Amino acid sequence: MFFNRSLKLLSKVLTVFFCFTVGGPVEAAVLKIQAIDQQNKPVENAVITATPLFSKVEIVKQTKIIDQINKEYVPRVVIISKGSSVKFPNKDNIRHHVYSFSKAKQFELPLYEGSTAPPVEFNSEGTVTLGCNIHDWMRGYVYISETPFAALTDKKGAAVIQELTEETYRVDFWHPRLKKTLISREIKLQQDSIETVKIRLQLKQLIKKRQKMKTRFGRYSD
Ligand SMILES: [Cu+2]
Repeated sequence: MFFNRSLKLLSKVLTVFFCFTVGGPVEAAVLKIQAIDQQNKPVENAVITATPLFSKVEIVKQTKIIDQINKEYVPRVVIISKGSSVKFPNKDNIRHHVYSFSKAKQFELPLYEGSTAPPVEFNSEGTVTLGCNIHDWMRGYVYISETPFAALTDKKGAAVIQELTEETYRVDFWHPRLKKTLISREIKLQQDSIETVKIRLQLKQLIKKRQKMKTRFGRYSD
């Protein structure tokens, strides 16, 4: 009886030891992502995040900028860590009215010009869709990440995340036109290695119409 219990205890201790040894820090690895769509075309502006499964990450708050240039949000997608802020300067010589009705953050910056709008703080993880009350086609996105290991894909659909020192990560993939809300994969990284992950994202068709400026206010439809 006692022997059996001791054996069980020993096996638990060994399991914990094994997990800590194997799941512990490794030398920094690099994760390279190649994102393509259903037609094998590279996908730009996909958000890739890597969250270590067995350790906590340190989040550094930042302030990032999303300009309004020629009646578009520039850049279109911005990744920030939780608790960070975004400034929305307006570089056009007309007024914009920035708003979001997304679950992660609801706010509006009523009609303004220049850099008069105060920075907006984002304290919940998730995605925020930005609209403009005057220009219906204007869309921007803020991705609030729980991990600092995050990157946006470029025109070639490529993104690189460096300094990954843990062995096991959950990698999340998101894009404004993704058919699912989020795609997640678990990956294991070898010490000092460069891992390449190719991901195919099923995207909704791009429908984007620029229209003449609306004179009617009060429209908040997405
Ligand atoms: Cu506008």
